[in-house]
Amino acid sequence: MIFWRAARCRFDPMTSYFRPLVQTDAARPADALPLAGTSFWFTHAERRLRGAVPELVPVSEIPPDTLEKLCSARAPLCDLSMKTPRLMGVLNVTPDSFSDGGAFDNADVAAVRAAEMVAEGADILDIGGESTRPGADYVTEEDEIGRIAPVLDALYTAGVTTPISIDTRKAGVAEAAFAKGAAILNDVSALTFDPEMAQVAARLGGPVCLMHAQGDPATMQDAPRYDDVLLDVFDFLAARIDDAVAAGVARDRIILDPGIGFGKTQAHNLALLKGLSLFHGLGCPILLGVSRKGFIGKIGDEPDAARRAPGSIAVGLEALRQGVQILRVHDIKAHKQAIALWQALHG
Ligand code: HH2
Repeated sequence: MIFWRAARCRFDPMTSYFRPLVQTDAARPADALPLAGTSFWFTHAERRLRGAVPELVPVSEIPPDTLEKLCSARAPLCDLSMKTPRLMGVLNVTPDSFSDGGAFDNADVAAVRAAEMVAEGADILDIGGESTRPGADYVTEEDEIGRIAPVLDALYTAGVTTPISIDTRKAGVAEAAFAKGAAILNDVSALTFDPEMAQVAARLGGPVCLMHAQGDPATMQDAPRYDDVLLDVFDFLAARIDDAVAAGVARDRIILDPGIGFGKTQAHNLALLKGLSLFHGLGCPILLGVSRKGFIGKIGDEPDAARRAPGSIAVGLEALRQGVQILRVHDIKAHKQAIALWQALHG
């Protein structure tokens, strides 16, 4: 049994953090700067310092290295341009996922759902063989491979060419999935769970999603605590980028995710969602997974996870407005329609 390793994270109390105030209007001032190489722009940022009142500052007060990360275009991932919103379709091959547990834990049924998501407009398929919901049971590497391998075989047989992401914390599962055609690694432990994972991620060579989580799924919702959740998650992800790059993962293959619901209260989730644009200062594409999660059910008063598409879309569109590049969602068709309308208004 491998244990979740504590990730190194050092906070400098004197560090300034810059959250760009993202605008999408076609009318823009001459001094506006592009956000991540897109048509979204900003002229000001909120400067935050731990323990101090946030200040509004013009771009001229943002240090050049941060400005470069905020403005530079992101490299395409698996030939997908990061200048347009991308949908990652969730396929949980598990008996116990919070959102759709048991619905797709048969390879043939999963393959049918995958084909359906592709037809509905999914840009990426994210296949997982272990639930990471709060309190979920540990799944051995062998069992996890046993769940995902037949699905990958079925997708190969069906001729699916959409890039496949493997949602796993285990190096052996990542290797097995890549051997069967997966192209992206989505690790909710940001390479901290399995000591082999960073080396394996570097060797496999595909894009790697580093997600923030506080604690192990078994205990992560037991009173999570932060000094300042937005800044703590930022520092965590900055440190995880450094470690991944040191292990040989190319920086332009890294995707970042603040990990909504992973060791977070509703207040933590909302603070992260309101401040999402801060993460552009790390210079990587941002992925967000809010689809059907508990806080949407609580705020939206919908106990049934499968009926939370409206709330999931509302949060997803706000994330896109802040320049998030990839949404990880269950309800592809509904999101696709909402995004088409949103793009018609913001494009
Ligand atoms: N959320 C879940 C699983 N994997 N990966 C990333 N990058 N970001 C997320 O927010 C994220 C994730 C949990 O959602 P789900 O897969 O629907 O449920 P379960 O973990 O119960 O299978």
